[in-house]
Amino acid sequence: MLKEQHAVDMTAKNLQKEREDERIMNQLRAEFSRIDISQDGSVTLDELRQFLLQNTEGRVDTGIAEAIFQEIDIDGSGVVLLQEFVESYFIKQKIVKERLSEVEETLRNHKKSREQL
Ligand SMILES: [Ca+2]
Repeated sequence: MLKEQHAVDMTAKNLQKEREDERIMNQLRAEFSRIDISQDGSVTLDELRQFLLQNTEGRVDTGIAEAIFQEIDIDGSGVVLLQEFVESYFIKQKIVKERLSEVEETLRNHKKSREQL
C-alpha cells in the first residue's frame, strides 16, 4: 500500500518535472524565434546583436553580444540552431547549480571552522 502511494507520488513528481521542462522549452522556443529575425530557424551573431540592441535601448556593446554568441554557439559553426540554444540554456543551468552548491559547501565549511574556534 505504502509502496503504491510512493509510486503515485513519483509519477506526480515526474509529471510536474515534465510540465516544468515543457514550460521552459516553450519559453526558449519563443525567445529563439524572437532573436531569429530572418525566421530561417538559425540565429547569427548579427541577429543576436540586433536583438540585444533593441532590447536594451542600445546599451549592449558588441563585445557582449559576441561573448554570448560564442557561449551559445556550442559547435562553433557561426550559427546557432534551436537545439544548441536549448542545450546551452540547460548547460548554463547546470553550471549555476554546481556553482551554487560549491558556494554552499564553502559556507558550510567556513561555519564549521568558526564553530571549532
Ligand atoms: Ca536567422
